[in-house]
Order: sequence, then C-alpha cells, then structure tokens
Amino acid sequence: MGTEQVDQIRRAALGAIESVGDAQELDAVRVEYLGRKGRVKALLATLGHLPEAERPARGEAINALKAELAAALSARHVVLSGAERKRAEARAAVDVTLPGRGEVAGAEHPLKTTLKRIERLFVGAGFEVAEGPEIEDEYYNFEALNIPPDHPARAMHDTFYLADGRLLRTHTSPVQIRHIKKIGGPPVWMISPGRVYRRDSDLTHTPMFHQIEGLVIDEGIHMGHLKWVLGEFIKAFFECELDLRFRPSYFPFTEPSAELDVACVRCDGAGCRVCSGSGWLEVLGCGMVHPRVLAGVGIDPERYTGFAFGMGVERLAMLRYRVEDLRRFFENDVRFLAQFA
Ligand code: 2NM
Repeated sequence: MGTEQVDQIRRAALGAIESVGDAQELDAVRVEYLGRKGRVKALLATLGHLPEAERPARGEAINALKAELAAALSARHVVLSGAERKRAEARAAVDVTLPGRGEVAGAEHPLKTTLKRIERLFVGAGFEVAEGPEIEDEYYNFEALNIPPDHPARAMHDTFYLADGRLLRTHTSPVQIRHIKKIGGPPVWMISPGRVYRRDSDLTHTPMFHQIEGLVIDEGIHMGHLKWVLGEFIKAFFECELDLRFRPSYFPFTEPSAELDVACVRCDGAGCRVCSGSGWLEVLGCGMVHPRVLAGVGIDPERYTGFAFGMGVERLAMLRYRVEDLRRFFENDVRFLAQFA
C-alpha cells in the first residue's frame, strides 16, 4: 500500500467537486471526503498499520490532501453560489424591452363620432355650439318652453325628479333659453348637444340618450329657412339624396310644428321591417318657435321669428350605421364597438 491510495482519493474527490451542479451536492461531497466518517479520516486511521518510518511522510501527504480538498471545495463553492445568484436574478428580472401583452388600441364610440359629425356640419354652416347643466329646474326645462305645470307634455316627457324639486333635463332646449339670455337677443344661430333623461326603457328607448337641438332667430326667418337648412343637413349627414317629407306635428314650444321623415335608408320607400312597412323613417322634430317662448326671453315676436329643431343622436347613428337595437350602443361589447374603429 503506497501513496497511490492518496492520489486515487485526490482524483476521485477533485472529479466529484468539479462535476457537482449546486451547493447542496457540493456539501454531500465535502461530507463524503472530509466529514467525521469520511474517506480522508479513514485514510488517517490506516497510519497505524504502516511501519514507523513511513508514518511521518504519509501523515504529511494526507494532511496536504485534506488542505487541497478544503481549498478546492471552497473555490467550487464560490463559483456555484455565484452561478446560483445569477440564475435567481435572471428568474426575477423584468425585460423592459419586451412588447406589452394587450396593446389593443381603443377607438372613439360611434355615438361620439355621430355627435361630432352633426356638430361639424352645423358649425360649418355658421351655428354656434352651447352646452348647459344636466340638472335643471322646472322653469328652464318646462315653463320657459311654454309647458305650464298641468300640461300633458310634462307627463309625456316622463321626467326624473330630484328630491329637492329640481329635475334631469328632458331635452336640451333649456340650454337654448340660457344661451339667449346670455347673449341678450337675436341674431341667434346655435345648436345644443348633450345628454337628456326620460323615464323610458325598451327596444328603442333608453333612460339617457343624446340630443342635438338647433335654434335660429332673426328678422324675416320663415319655414323656408327651416326646410332648406334641415334638407341640406340630411343630405350631408347621410351622404346621399334621400326623399324628405315634412309631416304636421305638435310641440308646445313651436307653432306650426312638424316631423321630418326620410325615405327608409334600408328599402328606399318600398316598406320593410326597419320602417314598419311605411317606407318612411322619422328623423327629427322641428317648427317655428312659439311667440310665447320668444316673449318669455324678452324677444319681440312681432319683430323676430325663429325656427328650431331637435334630433336624437342614437336614432341618427342607428340609421346611418344600420344598427337595429339601440341598446348595443350602451352595452360596451368590444366586438360591437370595434366595428366602428
Ligand atoms: C324639438 C322640436 C321642435 C326646440 C325649440 C326650442 C326653443 F328653445 F327654441 F324653444 N329648442 N328646441 C324644438 C323644436 C325641439 O325637438 C324635437
């Protein structure tokens, strides 16, 4: 038995230290060779079987092996713990150069597109845009518009009342009354877009919808102006020549009053499901401003006349985009909305 046994253990130990993959495996190697019951300890125990003269040299060789293995274990430990830290860092790292996951661009809501489109057409014709409060009082929403307290039109409008007696506006006409008071008097060329509220909810009505009302007041304004302005608007809005029909109607704030119908955008007058077989679609209400409304805001109805109109944005959007259920506009189903992007 010679020094080759020491060399053999050295080679085996150094090989094992080199081949382990992590600190835990390395510790098992340390225990196997340098532990209390390890192979180096066992080697020391064999010293007693050697001739006396050989013992010092062999003892020195074993001690040198012990030191060498300790140094190799420690060096390997440094390498492994560094690699482990790097792996942990890589796992925790955020790659800020990666593209985001849900980068779907939003799009304008079709009602907003329609509202802006209507606004743009009227602004181009010289109309001013005015907005006002959605919470109103009875005076601006009803009385100033020739709708007295017991008038059936108040029930017709199905008003939402607040606890303090104020109400959610049922139309944007109160904005027009406020606007006239603000600018002092004619000439008036204005539109008032905005949300309005009525206690209605079914296939074709929602409790909140959008309206655009228009108002023109000046000397010499007559129904021919109304007919021309609205006819040009309808042509520009639908981007085609549609047959129009003015049909007598009633509003407390206009006299005479009319409803404007267009030939059905789907069947062009033949009669279908969309126009309930009539061939016509109602698109807006209009009329000559009632003298009492003018007098109520301090305008002399003997000198000035005016025309007014009101349209539902949802209704116009449905006709233009051929949407058959009004509620689609409020469901916020991305599959529906994405079609307008
Ligand atoms: C409509 C129909 C007819 C209207 C009247 C007025 C005002 F302020 F001048 F009295 N603004 N809007 C009007 C007229 C509204 O909506 C269907």
